[in-house]
Amino acid sequence: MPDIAAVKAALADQRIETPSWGYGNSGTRFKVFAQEGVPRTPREKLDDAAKVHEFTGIAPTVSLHIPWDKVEDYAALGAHAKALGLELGAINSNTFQDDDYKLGSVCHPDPKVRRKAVEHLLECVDIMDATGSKSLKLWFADGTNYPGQDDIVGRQDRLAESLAAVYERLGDDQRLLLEYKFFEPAFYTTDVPDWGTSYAHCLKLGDKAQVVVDTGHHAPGTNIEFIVAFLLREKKLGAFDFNSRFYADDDLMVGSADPFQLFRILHEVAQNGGFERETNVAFMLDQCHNIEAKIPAIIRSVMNVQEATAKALLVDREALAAAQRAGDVLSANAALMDAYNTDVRPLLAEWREERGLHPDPVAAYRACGWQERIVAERVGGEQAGWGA
Ligand code: LRH
Ligand code: MN
Ligand code: MN
Repeated sequence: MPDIAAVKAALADQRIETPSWGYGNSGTRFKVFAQEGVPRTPREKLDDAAKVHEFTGIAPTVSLHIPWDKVEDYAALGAHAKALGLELGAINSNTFQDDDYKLGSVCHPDPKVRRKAVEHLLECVDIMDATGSKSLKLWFADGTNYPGQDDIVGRQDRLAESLAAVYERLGDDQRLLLEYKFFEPAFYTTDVPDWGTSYAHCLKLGDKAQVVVDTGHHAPGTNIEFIVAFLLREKKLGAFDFNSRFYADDDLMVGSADPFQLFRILHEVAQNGGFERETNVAFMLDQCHNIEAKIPAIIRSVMNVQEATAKALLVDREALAAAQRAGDVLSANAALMDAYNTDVRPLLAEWREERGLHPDPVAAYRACGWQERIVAERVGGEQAGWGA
Protein backbone atom coordinates (compact mmCIF):
# COMPACT_ATOMS: atom_id res chain seq x y z
CA MET A 1 0.00 0.00 0.00
CA PRO A 2 1.21 3.55 -0.68
CA ASP A 3 2.57 5.39 2.31
CA ILE A 4 -0.03 7.85 3.66
CA ALA A 5 2.65 10.41 4.56
CA ALA A 6 3.84 10.36 0.93
CA VAL A 7 0.26 10.77 -0.30
CA LYS A 8 -0.21 13.75 2.01
CA ALA A 9 3.08 15.29 0.86
CA ALA A 10 2.05 14.91 -2.79
CA LEU A 11 -1.30 16.55 -2.00
CA ALA A 12 0.56 19.46 -0.41
CA ASP A 13 2.42 19.98 -3.68
CA GLN A 14 -0.68 20.16 -5.82
CA ARG A 15 -1.80 23.50 -7.27
CA ILE A 16 -5.10 24.09 -9.01
CA GLU A 17 -5.58 27.24 -11.05
CA THR A 18 -9.01 28.85 -11.11
CA PRO A 19 -10.38 30.82 -14.08
CA SER A 20 -11.25 34.51 -13.70
CA TRP A 21 -14.31 33.97 -15.90
CA GLY A 22 -15.71 31.36 -13.49
CA TYR A 23 -16.34 34.16 -10.97
CA GLY A 24 -18.32 36.29 -13.42
CA ASN A 25 -21.74 35.83 -14.94
CA SER A 26 -22.15 33.37 -17.75
CA GLY A 27 -24.98 31.53 -19.34
CA THR A 28 -26.16 29.51 -22.24
CA ARG A 29 -27.05 30.77 -25.69
CA PHE A 30 -30.52 31.35 -24.26
CA LYS A 31 -30.06 33.29 -21.05
CA VAL A 32 -27.53 34.64 -18.58
CA PHE A 33 -28.89 34.49 -15.02
CA ALA A 34 -27.13 37.32 -13.21
CA GLN A 35 -26.16 36.67 -9.59
CA GLU A 36 -25.89 39.19 -6.78
CA GLY A 37 -22.43 40.17 -5.62
CA VAL A 38 -20.68 39.10 -8.83
CA PRO A 39 -17.36 40.91 -9.46
CA ARG A 40 -17.38 44.00 -11.62
CA THR A 41 -13.66 44.19 -12.29
CA PRO A 42 -10.67 41.86 -12.66
CA ARG A 43 -9.56 42.98 -9.21
CA GLU A 44 -12.83 41.85 -7.68
CA LYS A 45 -12.49 38.50 -9.47
CA LEU A 46 -9.14 38.13 -7.74
CA ASP A 47 -10.71 39.05 -4.40
CA ASP A 48 -13.10 36.10 -4.86
CA ALA A 49 -10.32 33.79 -6.02
CA ALA A 50 -8.44 34.65 -2.82
CA LYS A 51 -11.36 33.16 -0.84
CA VAL A 52 -11.10 29.91 -2.81
CA HIS A 53 -7.41 29.76 -1.99
CA GLU A 54 -7.98 30.73 1.64
CA PHE A 55 -10.33 27.79 2.25
CA THR A 56 -8.70 25.14 0.05
CA GLY A 57 -5.04 26.09 0.43
CA ILE A 58 -4.23 24.82 -3.07
CA ALA A 59 -5.59 27.42 -5.51
CA PRO A 60 -3.01 30.24 -5.48
CA THR A 61 -3.11 31.11 -9.19
CA VAL A 62 -5.78 32.60 -11.43
CA SER A 63 -5.98 32.44 -15.23
CA LEU A 64 -6.89 35.63 -17.03
CA HIS A 65 -8.80 35.95 -20.30
CA ILE A 66 -7.99 38.90 -22.54
CA PRO A 67 -9.87 41.16 -23.25
CA TRP A 68 -12.36 40.06 -20.58
CA ASP A 69 -9.75 40.98 -17.98
CA LYS A 70 -8.32 43.97 -19.81
CA VAL A 71 -6.85 46.59 -17.46
CA GLU A 72 -4.66 49.66 -17.91
CA ASP A 73 -1.91 48.40 -15.67
CA TYR A 74 -1.19 44.67 -15.58
CA ALA A 75 1.73 45.04 -13.20
CA ALA A 76 -0.68 46.70 -10.74
CA LEU A 77 -3.13 43.81 -11.19
CA GLY A 78 -0.25 41.43 -10.47
CA ALA A 79 0.59 43.43 -7.34
CA HIS A 80 -3.05 43.22 -6.21
CA ALA A 81 -2.88 39.44 -6.69
CA LYS A 82 0.33 39.29 -4.69
CA ALA A 83 -1.17 41.29 -1.84
CA LEU A 84 -3.94 38.68 -1.68
CA GLY A 85 -1.45 35.81 -1.61
CA LEU A 86 -2.17 34.93 -5.26
CA GLU A 87 -0.30 34.94 -8.55
CA LEU A 88 -1.57 35.51 -12.05
CA GLY A 89 -1.50 32.30 -14.06
CA ALA A 90 -2.06 31.53 -17.73
CA ILE A 91 -3.08 34.28 -20.10
CA ASN A 92 -5.92 33.12 -22.36
CA SER A 93 -6.30 34.79 -25.72
CA ASN A 94 -9.67 35.61 -27.23
CA THR A 95 -10.04 35.74 -30.99
CA PHE A 96 -13.66 34.71 -31.04
CA GLN A 97 -15.75 37.74 -30.10
CA ASP A 98 -15.06 40.22 -32.83
CA ASP A 99 -17.04 40.75 -36.05
CA ASP A 100 -13.81 40.47 -38.03
CA TYR A 101 -13.50 36.83 -36.94
CA LYS A 102 -16.70 35.59 -38.60
CA LEU A 103 -14.68 33.36 -40.95
CA GLY A 104 -11.89 32.66 -38.49
CA SER A 105 -8.93 34.43 -36.88
CA VAL A 106 -5.44 32.99 -37.42
CA CYS A 107 -6.79 30.77 -40.21
CA HIS A 108 -8.89 33.47 -41.89
CA PRO A 109 -8.43 33.72 -45.66
CA ASP A 110 -7.77 37.49 -45.42
CA PRO A 111 -4.21 38.32 -44.31
CA LYS A 112 -5.42 41.55 -42.66
CA VAL A 113 -7.64 39.60 -40.27
CA ARG A 114 -4.86 37.11 -39.57
CA ARG A 115 -2.52 39.97 -38.77
CA LYS A 116 -5.05 41.43 -36.33
CA ALA A 117 -5.39 38.05 -34.61
CA VAL A 118 -1.63 37.52 -34.37
CA GLU A 119 -1.23 41.02 -32.99
CA HIS A 120 -3.70 40.18 -30.24
CA LEU A 121 -1.70 37.05 -29.40
CA LEU A 122 1.52 39.08 -29.29
CA GLU A 123 -0.20 41.58 -27.00
CA CYS A 124 -1.03 38.63 -24.72
CA VAL A 125 2.70 37.85 -24.52
CA ASP A 126 3.36 41.50 -23.60
CA ILE A 127 0.81 41.06 -20.81
CA MET A 128 2.65 37.91 -19.68
CA ASP A 129 5.83 39.97 -19.48
CA ALA A 130 4.04 42.45 -17.22
CA THR A 131 2.31 39.89 -14.99
CA GLY A 132 5.06 37.28 -14.85
CA SER A 133 2.71 34.67 -16.33
CA LYS A 134 4.52 31.76 -17.90
CA SER A 135 1.82 30.28 -20.15
CA LEU A 136 -0.08 31.61 -23.14
CA LYS A 137 -3.19 29.50 -23.65
CA LEU A 138 -4.58 29.52 -27.15
CA TRP A 139 -7.95 28.26 -28.24
CA PHE A 140 -9.22 29.10 -31.69
CA ALA A 141 -12.87 29.13 -32.69
CA ASP A 142 -11.66 28.81 -36.31
CA GLY A 143 -13.30 26.43 -38.73
CA THR A 144 -15.92 26.23 -41.43
CA ASN A 145 -19.61 25.44 -41.48
CA TYR A 146 -20.01 24.18 -45.02
CA PRO A 147 -18.12 21.79 -47.29
CA GLY A 148 -16.13 23.82 -49.78
CA GLN A 149 -16.27 27.00 -47.68
CA ASP A 150 -12.47 27.18 -47.45
CA ASP A 151 -9.42 25.09 -48.19
CA ILE A 152 -8.67 22.74 -45.29
CA VAL A 153 -4.91 22.53 -45.90
CA GLY A 154 -4.67 26.24 -46.68
CA ARG A 155 -6.14 26.93 -43.26
CA GLN A 156 -3.59 24.60 -41.62
CA ASP A 157 -0.79 26.48 -43.39
CA ARG A 158 -2.11 29.81 -42.11
CA LEU A 159 -2.44 28.37 -38.61
CA ALA A 160 1.16 27.10 -38.65
CA GLU A 161 2.46 30.44 -39.87
CA SER A 162 0.54 32.39 -37.21
CA LEU A 163 1.62 30.06 -34.42
CA ALA A 164 5.25 30.30 -35.52
CA ALA A 165 5.09 34.12 -35.29
CA VAL A 166 3.83 33.90 -31.71
CA TYR A 167 6.27 31.14 -30.74
CA GLU A 168 9.17 33.33 -31.91
CA ARG A 169 8.10 36.06 -29.50
CA LEU A 170 8.07 33.83 -26.37
CA GLY A 171 10.74 34.37 -23.74
CA ASP A 172 12.93 31.48 -22.56
CA ASP A 173 10.73 30.71 -19.57
CA GLN A 174 7.41 31.21 -21.37
CA ARG A 175 5.39 28.60 -23.20
CA LEU A 176 2.49 28.32 -25.58
CA LEU A 177 -0.36 25.93 -24.80
CA LEU A 178 -2.58 24.93 -27.71
CA GLU A 179 -6.08 23.77 -26.82
CA TYR A 180 -8.25 21.65 -29.13
CA LYS A 181 -11.99 21.19 -29.34
CA PHE A 182 -13.78 18.90 -31.72
CA PHE A 183 -16.58 21.26 -32.73
CA GLU A 184 -18.30 24.54 -31.89
CA PRO A 185 -18.66 27.24 -32.94
CA ALA A 186 -17.69 25.79 -36.33
CA PHE A 187 -19.71 22.75 -37.28
CA TYR A 188 -18.21 21.25 -40.43
CA THR A 189 -14.45 21.55 -39.97
CA THR A 190 -12.58 22.86 -36.96
CA ASP A 191 -8.97 23.90 -37.48
CA VAL A 192 -7.69 22.43 -34.19
CA PRO A 193 -10.26 19.71 -33.56
CA ASP A 194 -8.24 17.10 -31.66
CA TRP A 195 -5.11 16.35 -29.69
CA GLY A 196 -3.37 14.98 -32.78
CA THR A 197 -3.67 18.27 -34.64
CA SER A 198 -2.56 20.24 -31.62
CA TYR A 199 0.31 17.81 -30.99
CA ALA A 200 1.52 17.99 -34.60
CA HIS A 201 1.64 21.79 -34.50
CA CYS A 202 3.33 21.81 -31.09
CA LEU A 203 5.91 19.27 -32.23
CA LYS A 204 6.87 21.46 -35.21
CA LEU A 205 7.01 24.58 -33.06
CA GLY A 206 9.38 23.16 -30.44
CA ASP A 207 9.76 22.42 -26.74
CA LYS A 208 7.98 25.58 -25.62
CA ALA A 209 4.71 24.45 -27.25
CA GLN A 210 2.45 21.94 -25.50
CA VAL A 211 -1.10 20.62 -25.71
CA VAL A 212 -4.03 21.57 -23.45
CA VAL A 213 -6.58 18.87 -22.68
CA ASP A 214 -9.95 20.44 -21.90
CA THR A 215 -11.99 17.54 -20.58
CA GLY A 216 -15.19 18.91 -22.18
CA HIS A 217 -13.77 19.04 -25.70
CA HIS A 218 -14.14 15.45 -26.84
CA ALA A 219 -16.80 13.36 -28.51
CA PRO A 220 -18.82 11.28 -26.02
CA GLY A 221 -17.03 8.06 -25.18
CA THR A 222 -13.54 9.34 -26.02
CA ASN A 223 -10.88 7.74 -23.85
CA ILE A 224 -9.34 10.93 -22.46
CA GLU A 225 -6.97 9.10 -20.12
CA PHE A 226 -5.31 7.47 -23.12
CA ILE A 227 -4.66 10.91 -24.62
CA VAL A 228 -3.25 12.08 -21.29
CA ALA A 229 -0.93 9.08 -20.98
CA PHE A 230 0.27 9.46 -24.57
CA LEU A 231 0.98 13.18 -24.22
CA LEU A 232 2.79 12.72 -20.92
CA ARG A 233 5.01 10.09 -22.50
CA GLU A 234 5.86 12.59 -25.24
CA LYS A 235 6.37 15.47 -22.76
CA LYS A 236 3.67 17.38 -24.59
CA LEU A 237 0.97 17.63 -21.94
CA GLY A 238 1.05 21.29 -20.91
CA ALA A 239 -2.20 21.71 -19.03
CA PHE A 240 -5.70 20.60 -18.24
CA ASP A 241 -8.84 22.66 -18.53
CA PHE A 242 -11.01 20.69 -16.13
CA ASN A 243 -14.79 20.63 -16.24
CA SER A 244 -17.56 18.06 -16.59
CA ARG A 245 -19.91 17.37 -19.42
CA PHE A 246 -22.94 15.25 -20.11
CA TYR A 247 -23.50 16.25 -23.72
CA ALA A 248 -21.25 18.87 -25.28
CA ASP A 249 -18.93 21.52 -23.83
CA ASP A 250 -21.14 21.83 -20.77
CA ASP A 251 -18.50 23.42 -18.49
CA LEU A 252 -20.08 21.90 -15.37
CA MET A 253 -18.18 21.39 -12.12
CA VAL A 254 -15.29 18.99 -12.64
CA GLY A 255 -15.91 15.57 -11.14
CA SER A 256 -19.66 16.08 -10.99
CA ALA A 257 -20.81 14.17 -14.07
CA ASP A 258 -18.27 11.36 -14.12
CA PRO A 259 -15.96 11.23 -11.09
CA PHE A 260 -14.63 7.87 -12.25
CA GLN A 261 -13.38 9.40 -15.49
CA LEU A 262 -11.62 12.13 -13.50
CA PHE A 263 -10.00 9.43 -11.37
CA ARG A 264 -8.88 7.48 -14.45
CA ILE A 265 -7.34 10.62 -15.93
CA LEU A 266 -5.53 11.47 -12.69
CA HIS A 267 -4.34 7.89 -12.32
CA GLU A 268 -2.55 8.28 -15.67
CA VAL A 269 -1.13 11.57 -14.41
CA ALA A 270 0.17 9.84 -11.26
CA GLN A 271 1.44 6.85 -13.22
CA ASN A 272 3.39 9.00 -15.67
CA GLY A 273 5.02 11.61 -13.44
CA GLY A 274 2.46 14.32 -14.14
CA PHE A 275 2.20 15.40 -10.50
CA GLU A 276 5.90 16.13 -10.28
CA ARG A 277 6.72 19.84 -10.37
CA GLU A 278 9.36 19.40 -13.11
CA THR A 279 6.78 17.93 -15.49
CA ASN A 280 5.08 21.33 -15.30
CA VAL A 281 1.53 20.22 -16.02
CA ALA A 282 -0.90 23.01 -15.10
CA PHE A 283 -4.12 21.84 -13.46
CA MET A 284 -6.63 24.48 -14.37
CA LEU A 285 -10.38 24.74 -14.14
CA ASP A 286 -12.35 26.03 -17.12
CA GLN A 287 -15.89 26.20 -15.86
CA CYS A 288 -18.94 28.40 -15.77
CA HIS A 289 -21.43 28.45 -12.94
CA ASN A 290 -24.70 29.43 -14.51
CA ILE A 291 -27.27 28.32 -11.95
CA GLU A 292 -25.19 27.56 -8.84
CA ALA A 293 -23.44 30.00 -6.48
CA LYS A 294 -20.07 30.67 -8.03
CA ILE A 295 -17.46 30.82 -5.25
CA PRO A 296 -18.65 27.69 -3.38
CA ALA A 297 -18.95 25.90 -6.74
CA ILE A 298 -15.32 26.68 -7.47
CA ILE A 299 -14.30 25.54 -3.98
CA ARG A 300 -16.26 22.32 -4.57
CA SER A 301 -14.51 21.85 -7.92
CA VAL A 302 -11.06 22.28 -6.40
CA MET A 303 -12.06 19.72 -3.77
CA ASN A 304 -13.29 17.32 -6.46
CA VAL A 305 -9.93 17.43 -8.21
CA GLN A 306 -8.19 16.98 -4.87
CA GLU A 307 -10.36 13.98 -3.96
CA ALA A 308 -9.72 12.30 -7.30
CA THR A 309 -6.02 13.06 -6.92
CA ALA A 310 -5.94 11.47 -3.47
CA LYS A 311 -7.59 8.34 -4.87
CA ALA A 312 -5.14 8.23 -7.79
CA LEU A 313 -2.24 8.55 -5.32
CA LEU A 314 -3.69 5.70 -3.27
CA VAL A 315 -3.41 3.20 -6.13
CA ASP A 316 -1.06 0.45 -5.04
CA ARG A 317 1.22 0.80 -8.02
CA GLU A 318 3.48 -2.08 -7.00
CA ALA A 319 0.52 -4.45 -6.78
CA LEU A 320 -0.78 -3.05 -10.04
CA ALA A 321 2.54 -3.58 -11.85
CA ALA A 322 2.87 -7.11 -10.44
CA ALA A 323 -0.63 -8.02 -11.59
CA GLN A 324 0.05 -6.52 -15.03
CA ARG A 325 3.29 -8.48 -15.38
CA ALA A 326 1.51 -11.66 -14.37
CA GLY A 327 -1.31 -11.02 -16.82
CA ASP A 328 -3.70 -11.07 -13.87
CA VAL A 329 -6.43 -8.91 -15.33
CA LEU A 330 -8.78 -9.05 -12.35
CA SER A 331 -6.15 -8.13 -9.76
CA ALA A 332 -4.86 -5.30 -11.93
CA ASN A 333 -8.33 -3.89 -12.29
CA ALA A 334 -8.98 -4.41 -8.57
CA ALA A 335 -5.90 -2.32 -7.71
CA LEU A 336 -7.53 0.63 -9.44
CA MET A 337 -11.03 -0.02 -8.15
CA ASP A 338 -9.88 -0.39 -4.53
CA ALA A 339 -8.31 3.04 -4.69
CA TYR A 340 -11.29 4.57 -6.47
CA ASN A 341 -13.72 3.14 -3.95
CA THR A 342 -11.78 4.46 -0.95
CA ASP A 343 -13.56 7.26 0.87
CA VAL A 344 -10.77 9.83 1.01
CA ARG A 345 -12.82 12.56 2.68
CA PRO A 346 -11.59 11.76 6.23
CA LEU A 347 -7.97 11.76 4.95
CA LEU A 348 -8.48 15.14 3.30
CA ALA A 349 -10.22 16.60 6.35
CA GLU A 350 -7.21 15.52 8.42
CA TRP A 351 -4.80 16.91 5.80
CA ARG A 352 -6.58 20.29 5.98
CA GLU A 353 -6.58 20.39 9.77
CA GLU A 354 -2.84 19.67 9.77
CA ARG A 355 -2.46 22.87 7.73
CA GLY A 356 -4.73 25.00 9.87
CA LEU A 357 -7.54 24.83 7.32
CA HIS A 358 -11.17 24.12 8.11
CA PRO A 359 -11.95 20.45 7.34
CA ASP A 360 -15.01 21.46 5.31
CA PRO A 361 -14.04 24.34 2.96
CA VAL A 362 -17.55 24.92 1.58
CA ALA A 363 -19.06 25.18 5.07
CA ALA A 364 -16.22 27.46 6.16
CA TYR A 365 -16.82 29.74 3.16
CA ARG A 366 -20.54 29.87 3.86
CA ALA A 367 -19.90 30.85 7.46
CA CYS A 368 -17.24 33.48 6.77
CA GLY A 369 -19.56 36.32 5.71
CA TRP A 370 -17.83 37.04 2.38
CA GLN A 371 -20.93 36.31 0.30
CA GLU A 372 -23.07 38.70 2.35
CA ARG A 373 -20.35 41.33 2.14
CA ILE A 374 -19.99 41.21 -1.66
CA VAL A 375 -23.76 41.22 -2.15
CA ALA A 376 -23.97 44.37 -0.01
CA GLU A 377 -20.89 46.11 -1.40
CA ARG A 378 -20.91 45.28 -5.09
CA VAL A 379 -23.79 47.42 -6.15
CA GLY A 380 -23.68 49.70 -9.17
CA GLY A 381 -21.30 49.30 -12.06
CA GLU A 382 -21.47 46.51 -14.55
CA GLN A 383 -21.09 42.91 -13.47
CA ALA A 384 -18.34 40.99 -15.19
CA GLY A 385 -19.41 38.33 -17.57
CA TRP A 386 -18.73 36.69 -20.88
CA GLY A 387 -17.81 39.38 -23.33
CA ALA A 388 -17.42 42.02 -20.64
C1 LRH B 1 -13.51 27.03 -25.42
C2 LRH B 1 -12.87 27.18 -24.08
C3 LRH B 1 -11.50 27.84 -24.18
C4 LRH B 1 -11.88 29.27 -23.92
C5 LRH B 1 -12.85 29.08 -22.75
C6 LRH B 1 -13.63 30.27 -22.32
O1 LRH B 1 -14.68 26.28 -25.34
O2 LRH B 1 -12.79 25.95 -23.43
O3 LRH B 1 -10.63 27.36 -23.17
O4 LRH B 1 -10.79 30.09 -23.63
O5 LRH B 1 -13.66 28.03 -23.24
MN1 MN C 1 -11.07 25.37 -22.24
MN1 MN D 1 -14.60 24.83 -23.64
